[in-house]
Formats: sequence, C-alpha cells, structure tokens
Amino acid sequence: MLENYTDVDVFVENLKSRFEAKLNYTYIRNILISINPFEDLGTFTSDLIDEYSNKSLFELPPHLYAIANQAYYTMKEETTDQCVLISGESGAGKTEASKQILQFLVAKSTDTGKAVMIRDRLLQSNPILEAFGNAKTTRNDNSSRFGKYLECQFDFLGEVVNGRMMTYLLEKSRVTTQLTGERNFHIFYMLLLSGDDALCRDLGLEANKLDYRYISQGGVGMVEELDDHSEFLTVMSAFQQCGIEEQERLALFRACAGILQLGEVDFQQQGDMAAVSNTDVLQMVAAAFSVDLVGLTHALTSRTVEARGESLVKHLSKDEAETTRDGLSKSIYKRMFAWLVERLNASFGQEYTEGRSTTMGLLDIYGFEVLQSNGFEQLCINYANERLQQLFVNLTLKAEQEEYEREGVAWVGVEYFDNKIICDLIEDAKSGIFAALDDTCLGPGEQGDDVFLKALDARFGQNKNALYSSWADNKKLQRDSFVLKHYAGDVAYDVAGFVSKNNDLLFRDLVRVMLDSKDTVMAKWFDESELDSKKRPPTASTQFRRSIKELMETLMVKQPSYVRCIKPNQQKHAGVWDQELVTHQVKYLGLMEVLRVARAGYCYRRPFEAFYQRYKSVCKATWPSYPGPLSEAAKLIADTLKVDESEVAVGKTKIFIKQPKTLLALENSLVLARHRLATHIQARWRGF
Ligand code: AOV
Ligand code: MG
Repeated sequence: MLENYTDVDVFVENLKSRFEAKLNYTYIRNILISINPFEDLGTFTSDLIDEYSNKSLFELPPHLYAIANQAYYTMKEETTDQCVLISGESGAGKTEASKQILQFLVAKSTDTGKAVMIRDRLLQSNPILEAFGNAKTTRNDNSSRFGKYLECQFDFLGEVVNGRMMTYLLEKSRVTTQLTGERNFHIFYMLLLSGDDALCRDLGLEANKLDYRYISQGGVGMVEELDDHSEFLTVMSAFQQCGIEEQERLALFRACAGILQLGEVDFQQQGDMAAVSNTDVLQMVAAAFSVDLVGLTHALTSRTVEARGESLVKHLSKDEAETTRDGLSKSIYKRMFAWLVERLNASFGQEYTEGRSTTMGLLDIYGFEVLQSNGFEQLCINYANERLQQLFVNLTLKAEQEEYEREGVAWVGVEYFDNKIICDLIEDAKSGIFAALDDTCLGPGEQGDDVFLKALDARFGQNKNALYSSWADNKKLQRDSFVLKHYAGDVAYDVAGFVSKNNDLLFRDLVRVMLDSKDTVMAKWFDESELDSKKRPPTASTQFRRSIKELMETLMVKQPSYVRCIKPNQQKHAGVWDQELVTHQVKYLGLMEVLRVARAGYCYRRPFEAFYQRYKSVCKATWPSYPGPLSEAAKLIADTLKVDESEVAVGKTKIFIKQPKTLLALENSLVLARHRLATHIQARWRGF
C-alpha cells in the first residue's frame, strides 16, 4: 500500500505544478483530466479550435479540443458513433467542458445552409436550459440541477444535421424550498430583474422584488457572480434563435409568475378544513395559469376520493393544503421543463432518425454531491454518478485488462475498486433501496418515511450489507437517516420526504383544473390519461432507474472518450490548491488505477488487417502485398521502427503499441512512404 500512497502523492504534485503554471489539462493515456481554473485562461478561442483540428491526440498540449477532435475524426473516418463522458463532482467544470466540446463540434460544419441554423440552435439551447434548469448552490453558482445527454447527428461529410437532448430528473423540490445560501432556478430572478417592467406588470409580478417566498428561502437574491439582467437578454435572444414563439414564451413566463404568486397563497384553518386567506393573490395565480378561480380554490383545499365506486369530497387541513399548493408548483415547473426540452428538440430539425448517419453524444450530468442534509434527489444524483463510474470502470480498467488476457499478451493484473456492489445495493429490482422505497409507496394504506427506513434496516442493517448503516446499527449516526458508502465517499441520507417524492402524484382535481387552462400551451403539459384513477404512473425512482439504464445502453454501443473534471478548492477561487481535496478526487475517480494500467499497458491497438492496410507502405516486405499471415506482416511493419521489444506486442487478433511516441514515429514513416510513392508515381507518369 505504501507504494500506492507515494504514487498518488507524486501524481497530485505533478497536477499541482501544472496547475500553478496555468496548465489545467493533463492526459493519462487518452483520458483528459481537467482542473477547474476558476479563471479565464484564454484556452477557448476559435484560433485554438483551428489549431487542434486535424491533429492527432498527442501532437499538441492536452486540451478539450484535442479530445473533441479525436472523437470527431474517428467518427468520420471509421463511421462509428462516439460519446464523450464528462464526470466529476459538483462545480468541477463538467458543464463548461461540455459547452466547449459542442463549440468545437459545430465549428466543423460549413457556414452555409441548414447546418448554420442547427448549429446556432444547438448552442442557443444551452442558455435556455440553464436558465430553467440551473441554480446557485453552495457548491456551484451555476449548478446543473438536471442531467443532460445531448446527441448530435452528423452526415457523411461531417456536417451537423440534427440534435436530440434527453434530460434526467430535474430537482424540482428547489421550486418551493432552498437550503441556506442557495437560490431557486435562475429564471425566476432573471424575470424579476429583467428590467422589463411592462412584462412584469402584465405577469402580475412586482419587478425587482426578490422576497417572494419561493425564491428567498436560501437568503440570497442577487449575487455578484450572476448577472440576471443580462442573462435574461441572452435567453430572450436564444428563444428567438430557437424559434420559440411569442405565445410559447409567454406561457413559460406566466407559468413562472403563477408559481411565484402561488407561493404567496396562505391558508387558514376553518373548522375541519382549510380556506384560502388571501383570495386576491390566488386570483392572480388563476389569471397567470388562465384557469378558473373557483375550481382552483376547490382543488387546493379539497380532494375527490373514490371509494367503492363512489366519489367523495374530502376537505384538506391547512397543512395538507400547503403541501398541495407546493405540489402544484413543483409539478407545473417539472412539466414546463420537460415540454421545453421537447420543444427545443423539435427546433433542431426534422424527425430524429437513427442509424442514417453517425452520432456524437455528450453527457453532462449533475455531479456527485454531499450536502448538510441529503434527500431523495441526492440519492438519485449520486446513483447516476455511480452508474457513470461503473461504465468507466467497465470500459477502461476491466475491458482493457480482459482484452490483454484474451489476446494472450503478457499481463500483470492491476487491482481496482469495482463499484458494481453499490449500484446493485441501490438499484436491484427485487432487493435494492429503490425497490424497498417502491414497496413502501405501493403498499397498502399511506405509509410514511419511517416504514421505508425500517424496511431498509431489515434488508441491509446489522452488517447484512457492508455499504449500508443507520442509527439502528450505530447510535452515533443521526436518527431517521441511513448512510451509504459511495465510490466517492460516505453520504448520510435523511429519509424525510422519500416516500412522497417517490410517489410524485398530483391530485387529479388539480390535473383537471390545469387541463382546462385557456392557455393552450400550458394545457398541453397535462394529459387526460392522468385522470384515470385506476392507472398509476411509475414511481419517480422507477422512472429514473429506467432512464439511466437506457442511457447506459445507449452509451455502451458507442466509442467513448473521457473527461475527468477535478475541483481544486471548495471556495471557487482561482489559483487555490487544496491538496487533500484533489487527492480525494484523484483516488475516487480511479485515476491511479488508470495510470497503472496505462503504464503497464499499450496506448494503441488495432486488428492486424486494419493495421496492415494503413501501414503496409512503410515496409518493403509488406508492400504492395504480403503473402503470409497478417500477424507476421504487422510484426514486420513494427520492426521497421527498430524500437525495444517491449514496445510492441502481437496478440491473437491485434497488434499493440505501448507509447504514443512509437505511434507518432510510425505515422511519420507513413507520411514519408506516401511521399516516396507519390514521387515515384509522378516520375513514372512523366516518363510516359
Ligand atoms: P459542474 O457542471 O461540474 O458542476 P460547471 O461547469 O458549472 O461545474 O463549473 C462551475 C464554474 O466553474 C463555472 O460556472 C465557471 O465559473 C467555472 N469554470 C468551470 N470550468 C472552467 C474553465 N475551463 N475555465 C474557467 N472557469 C471555469 V454541477 O452542474 O454543480 O455538478 O450540478
Ligand atoms: Mg453542471
């Protein structure tokens, strides 16, 4: 272990000295490590995009553009689908990285015709989605509160022809509650600080008022780092570019305004039922949503329940009415976001057709997070990160080592932590944590969060699962919580709210009211089928688990490139290096294992046939054809380089080359050989 320990230190020292020299990118093999500089290092310019285009990966200093370039050209040359997987914890720079990769990709398209429109819309969809889906958290002033997978489609010329986004579980609880120091989604502040007083007035909002209940719970409104006013203008122009029409924009703003007003609605207890105490405010809500005030009042204070074929009206208490009010706000916001994503997808082009061309996927999800208090959302976010880590482990460490074995290349195994066990603990369809939560939600009667925790304790407590513990096992832990050992560290989850968040039901009376909205855009966010009391939509965790599974299947069949983002300090300051924090990330991101596999392994591998076809001209014995087995031909080609024996390995079906510099030497020989051949042909041609 001592040896491993020093390894990490040396590696982190290396990253540190690069960071101090303002070199925030480093490769381990073809994996890019990106350290968030928290300052503009001038690394993103169109000149650099040009410079990195058409170069092989190791020709220029490490850069995001080099990774993007490699993926793009492999996609084009080999007609293979690619994906770039960006990971790292909250605030490490994933979203910025994904935006720069997109910039690079769309710069590859010509400046004419349809490609321009698609390119602009792909780029402009970012500020729109960030306005509605990002928020200031304690970890990141512009934290993505949803996961995003963007797939760009290219034709055979490498022109971008279409795009499609998938988003994952928006953290909608933020619409009604924020932790200290955090904000609601940016759009609310943008609207209020838009400077467009007429718009605010029309929406029934008081411009510049930042103490609406729903947006002031974190105690922060305007923040220095965020210019809500100018961002609003950016979003408005992005709406225009993406073809979002006036009526659609208004629906979005009305929904936001209605939500802000809904947060101001108060209830009082009158006998056994709740009554709205400020009807004038609710009237504004009804106006914003274009719904009937009486219907809305009823739906917020009572609920129709079906019992033995009969409909009964049940009055809600003050607390229940408040929960219902917040539920409506969250539900509208979630649906609005989902609609917006689909609307933007539609703006990119015609129906998305699979298989007709090549695709490049960019994955930017919310990073692993450990907060003071972690709830259902954090479990989902951290689970998504576990799955991404699992994909990385499988495709880099596991697959690579298995390949050496399969190919019969001499290999001393490198040990690594396989986080499959924690993925299983969370997602196992029968006995996982999500399954236990579903059992609680779907069981008879209305069961609480305590029932869920008891079920977990029974399944995993008392050392039945080493990755799980709770107060029942260890009295030092908080009551009403459970602790999971994630790949990136221990996280204590507070069970409060798990059951209702997983149920994620909006009372049918409210669905009815919203379906009748005169705002035709808003009414589309709801569906008649939701009124059917016999149908129960899948729980939130089931939906999430399924969508992540689908995502992993999509990614598995693509050729991946990796960007591992690291956060150098928690204060978001430029030039500050927290050795312990970086070391922790280097360890859990599995970088040391990758380094060990990379050191002992080979940077390049190709089936004999492909290798031979590319390089046969560099060797007299193999040009123009070789009569013997291709493995022999491959070996002869490699021998022309006169490198050390250990540099090249000949497996059963593939040839392996250890260092990039050997590969570069081979590429140089190829250039020379092609030149020789061209001169030769020219000379012969002149001779005729
Ligand atoms: P994240 O996506 O990884 O966190 P971001 O990409 O939003 O993190 O980065 C956080 C902030 O760091 C950005 O808003 C920038 O201010 C700064 N930053 C990131 N990358 C760079 C860079 N290359 N150069 C300069 N500044 C940078 V989260 O979405 O929270 O998981 O949910
Ligand atoms: Mg992000």
